[in-house]
Amino acid sequence: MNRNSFTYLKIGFLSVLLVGVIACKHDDENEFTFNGLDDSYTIERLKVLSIPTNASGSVTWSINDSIISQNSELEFITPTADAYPLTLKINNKGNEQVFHSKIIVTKEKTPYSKYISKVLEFRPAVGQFMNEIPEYLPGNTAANMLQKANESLVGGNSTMISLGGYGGYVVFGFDHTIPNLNGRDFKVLGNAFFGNDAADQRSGSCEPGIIMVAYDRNKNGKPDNDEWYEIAGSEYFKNATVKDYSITYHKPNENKTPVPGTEFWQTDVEYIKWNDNLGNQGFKTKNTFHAQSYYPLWFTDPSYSFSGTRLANNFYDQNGDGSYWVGKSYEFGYADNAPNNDDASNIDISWAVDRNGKYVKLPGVDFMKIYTGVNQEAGWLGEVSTEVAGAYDLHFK
Ligand SMILES: [Ca+2]
Ligand SMILES: [Ca+2]
Ligand SMILES: [Ca+2]
Repeated sequence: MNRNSFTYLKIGFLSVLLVGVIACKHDDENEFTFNGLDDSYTIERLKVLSIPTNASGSVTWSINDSIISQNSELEFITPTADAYPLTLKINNKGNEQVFHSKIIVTKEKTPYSKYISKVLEFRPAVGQFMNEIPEYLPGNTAANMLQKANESLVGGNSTMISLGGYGGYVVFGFDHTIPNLNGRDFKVLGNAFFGNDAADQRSGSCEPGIIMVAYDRNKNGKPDNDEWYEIAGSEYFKNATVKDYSITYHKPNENKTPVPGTEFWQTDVEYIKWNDNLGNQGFKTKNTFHAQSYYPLWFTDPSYSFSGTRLANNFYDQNGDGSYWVGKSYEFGYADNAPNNDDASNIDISWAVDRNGKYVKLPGVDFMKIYTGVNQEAGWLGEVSTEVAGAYDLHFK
């Protein structure tokens, strides 16, 4: 066996809980009982094997002579079925213990898909494509619309759904853990393109969506609240980015008298009332190009809200006469922000941060949430709305 042919992963995750436990211990109590490794561990490829030791002192996990982790708990994932000889060294105040084992990685019994396997939630914001992509039919419920989102996004022949304006989101999962290997790990598909007449070559129809990722740490098959992390894209640390933004949309009376604007396309400039937690409020305009309701018709509540990170407006009126609006592509880390064949639509799991903006080391991700990251109306183009047309594991073979 040639060790260079191995593909394995260093996992650097030490749970917050464990840090807390160690911090509370006095030095003289700093002893542990570790009963040693099993003779071998068996795991399917692209699933995470967790081996906790609760050991203090310095811990080194190796495969042959390559160190793969120095954390108390090993989290191992690989795309390659094989047998991996495992060595664990625990050095506590100069006393070194060495344990040997083997990780047997098997190929899955039912072949995995590299694409989305399930859509768990679809909760769009208001927008000009609402009730059309996917299509709402009278009497449809939230469950019906979720089923339509599944039909659109699952598998390799996926088609597009629109998330509407700021905050609208979709949550989906995969049938395996997308491993966090070197470099970028997955792609989110959208309908972004660069404009032929855009003065800035990387501007056009770019409608950035924030990407959240979840690793199913407790392996219950669901993304739990404490398992979500935001992908810190190129704008994350900038002052123009608003954290903890929230917005509320109010259900319009579709039969009210419209208030036309000064532009020919402005059918009703007082169509859908919104307000945010920064004290801003206004109306979303109905335009002549889309006559259907812009409020999700399967929502019965008189208003609904979203919260998250809000990116600075990225659309601008290039000629100053309202004729040509273009959206600037942000550098990296967003959905529907660059063409599907552009490297900027590929995402590195290592960009994930916790709620305090600290990078976290995830072994991989099982779930993603995408939400529209901008609250802007770009003239006659309408609101900036992220579209999602699928996603896939870039490492999968
Ligand atoms: Ca990576
Ligand atoms: Ca979970
Ligand atoms: Ca789009």
